[in-house]
Amino acid sequence: MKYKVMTAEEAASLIQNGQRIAFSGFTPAGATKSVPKAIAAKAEKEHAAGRPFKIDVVTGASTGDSCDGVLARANAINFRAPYQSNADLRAGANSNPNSLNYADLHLSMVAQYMNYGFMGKFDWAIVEAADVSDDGEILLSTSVGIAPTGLRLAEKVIIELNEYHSKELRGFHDIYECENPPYRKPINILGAGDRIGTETVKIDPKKIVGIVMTNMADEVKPFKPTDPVTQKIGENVADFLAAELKCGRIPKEFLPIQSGVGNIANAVLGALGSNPEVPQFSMYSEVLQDSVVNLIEEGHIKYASATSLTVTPEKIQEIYSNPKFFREHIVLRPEEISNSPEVARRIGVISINTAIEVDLMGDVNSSHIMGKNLMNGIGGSGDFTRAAYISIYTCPSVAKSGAISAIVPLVSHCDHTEHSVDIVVTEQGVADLRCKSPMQRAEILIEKCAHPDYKDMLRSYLKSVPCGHTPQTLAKAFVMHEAFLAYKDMRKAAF
Ligand code: 0RQ
Repeated sequence: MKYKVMTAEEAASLIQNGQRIAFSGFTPAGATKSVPKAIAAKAEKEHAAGRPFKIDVVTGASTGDSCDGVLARANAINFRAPYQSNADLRAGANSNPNSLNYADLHLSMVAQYMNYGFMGKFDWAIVEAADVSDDGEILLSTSVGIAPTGLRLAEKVIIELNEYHSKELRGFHDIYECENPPYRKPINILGAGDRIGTETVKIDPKKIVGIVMTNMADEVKPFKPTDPVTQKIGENVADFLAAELKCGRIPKEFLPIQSGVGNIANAVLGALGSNPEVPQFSMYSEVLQDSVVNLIEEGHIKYASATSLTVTPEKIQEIYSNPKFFREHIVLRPEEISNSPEVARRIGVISINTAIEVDLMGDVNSSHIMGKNLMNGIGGSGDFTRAAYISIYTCPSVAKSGAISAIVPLVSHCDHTEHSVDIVVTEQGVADLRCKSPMQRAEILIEKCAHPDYKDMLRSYLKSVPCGHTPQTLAKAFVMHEAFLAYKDMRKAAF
């Protein structure tokens, strides 16, 4: 290899206070695992010596603890976008938001914000790869995210060459970047399996300052076993889609599915696979989790398009042991393509994402607790929701052992408005909000989705609403949230 091989500490010594870095990673998949730790150690040393040291961190989405966690704990992050799911980063963004500036962005828009110059100049791209050639051809590992854009725009590049990942990953990726307007062309994808780009990212090899050798699995945690609530939510989604298919509102060929991350998403996909009335389908999604690998093997999923293979070490080894088979079924794209609203609208994606709370009009909060504390972020949910053929939100009807209702009079933070949300599914049932007035939506949500403990309370709220087009009484809209803040239980709310 013609590049300089260096230690993570040597790489970190090159990073200066105030620099902006594009890191690879979308969820823990394909995230850098070694250089960020060394940067965090450098930050701690600099702070101990009384010198400032913070960097701007832009990635595809969340990363693993070896990136977001270590940097947050070292107080080394000035700016972070576009999504995170790390407890320490979350704590920093919530307790010290002027010091850790977190911006929650639609994932499809990150690469274009970078390209348009909205994020300023990128000093570095630090990217995990499965292979790199002497002429600057980079084979990314288990995610694409914003890595191609970061590699192209950044002044200098450090590669973490991770020997854990198989070089058989060649052929899984489809790298295509959009031109900036007014020269942008249509993204020529008509189906989830279509390929329009290259297998690798090609950059000027002179930009590659160093290679750090690693050998580490992605930090993807195994899923909690499906519980009765997530199981029921999954079955409700599958039954709803099967019924739509039966009555012809979904074509007989079925339509591509997008599904978010987490235990509910995993349970929903499992339920889709085991529902005999749901035919073989494709995924046009951002994340592929373990359940998708099983469904591909079982023949339920034909093509799975995403920007990350967020699978456990066990599953990635399964893929590496049969690369020819999986290469025919999996395509990994940059997130501006995997999450492109243009493509999602054209090919008719059915989006399934997770809500924290839903209000009586159908507005969805996916990102904040009690109106102010960040949970994770919106991720790609908005990219798909607004463009979807049918947009679905799922959540348990209650959180914190029943002390919080997910159905509330008014969301305490709004990520997706009533105009974009078609279907809400809890373990209680399915609320079909399509083409309904705000008052009709409120009644359906209470009857179909609210937990029995909260139905009467929500009905009382509705009765208290004076005339008007939407079910809102400003003075009472947050009585349930206030009851939780005062008594740790929304059931103590009185209308
Ligand atoms: O907290 O673990 O402390 O009990 O939120 O909730 O039910 O385990 O579900 O892991 O799927 O997370 C929306 C956060 C759900 C996630 C969210 C508490 C609850 C629990 C987790 P505990 P669950 P999940 C994909 C596309 C972003 C939007 C999206 C998420 C914890 O799915 O971040 O789908 N989605 N994007 O107790 C207080 C409420 C609550 C609540 C749940 N109303 N009030 N706490 N919780 N509802 C992402 C990407 O694009 C990468």
